[in-house]
Amino acid sequence: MSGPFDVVERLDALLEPQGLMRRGVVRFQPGEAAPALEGGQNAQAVVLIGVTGGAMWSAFTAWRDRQVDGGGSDPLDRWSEVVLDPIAADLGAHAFYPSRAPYQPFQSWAMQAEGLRASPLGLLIHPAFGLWLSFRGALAFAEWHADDVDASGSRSQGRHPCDDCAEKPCLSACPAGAVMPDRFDVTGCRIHLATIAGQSGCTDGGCLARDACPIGVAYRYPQAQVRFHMQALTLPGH
Ligand code: B12
Ligand code: SF4
Ligand code: SF4
Repeated sequence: MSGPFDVVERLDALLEPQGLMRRGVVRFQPGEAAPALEGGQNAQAVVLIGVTGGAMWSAFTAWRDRQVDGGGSDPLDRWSEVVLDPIAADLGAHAFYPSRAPYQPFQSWAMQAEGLRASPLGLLIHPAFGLWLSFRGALAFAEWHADDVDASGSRSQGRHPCDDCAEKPCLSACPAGAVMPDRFDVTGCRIHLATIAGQSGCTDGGCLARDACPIGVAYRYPQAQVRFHMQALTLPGH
């Protein structure tokens, strides 16, 4: 029978070849809103599975190139399930996915798990990875005994990076004025992305506001990965 540390070590070993990384753990107290598992039981904990930099991109594109249909209409979502469903089964967990409705509160979970906070772009910002952190899934466990495991290895204990950013270049970089100190205007962003200037600008090259942030630039996604995500934003239903 495997102990809690075995679960964490095994998870890391299974994620590493896929370029994915274990992020924080949310431990639910009795009475707290926790995701329901099969059989009606609530999860005791979820372990977030994340992406930074380009490590995941090569694993994903190698898989996509082998698919006769190119991975379908949402290849990254499908790849995430192909990778994480067997890992969940191996560990006796249930996998949740960020883009599968009903949406699970991934950002709220990350705020709790890693102490992250929102940037003016609405994206959570990490002190080391900056805005280059996203989630491919979360593994929910009916029982969790590994509270003393440093789940992320990088829990943010310090100040919010945006509080120490005097210049705040993200606020002036957006050609659509969509990034404001207290609000991100999703509609304004998407209207700009649909224009010719937006297509050849942000859609092709990446979000100028995200690129203006000085935190975590070493973890910027490779250009093909950036373009993939930006193009997905302009598709109907995304
Ligand atoms: C719907 C959705 C979108 C929509 C609408 C987004 C919006 N701004 O309203 C569209 C398609 C436009 C979109 C775009 C993008 N998204 Co999006 N999106 C989602 C999705 C699938 C659901 C969001 C949701 O409704 N959740 C339900 C609520 C209940 O969950 P929640 O976590 O509790 O939500 C809280 C937080 O969002 C928080 N919050 C949000 N903004 C702010 C701002 C402040 C100041 C504060 C304090 C809190 C706060 O308040 C909510 C209530 O508690 C999530 C995945 C997910 N399941 O969360 C990704 C997600 C939020 N998106 C993500 C990303 C990366 C993007 C893009 C950058 C994609 C890209 N091009 O690479 C763009 C950028 C848009 C932007 N700047 O906001 C990441 C964010 C990672 C991060 N570092 O935070 C997520 C988590 C997906 C992932 N796979 O990791 N997205
Ligand atoms: S540019 Fe400054 S204010 Fe904007 S997201 Fe980055 S750290 Fe935060
Ligand atoms: S993608 Fe372009 S329009 Fe949208 S927020 Fe970023 S800089 Fe602004």
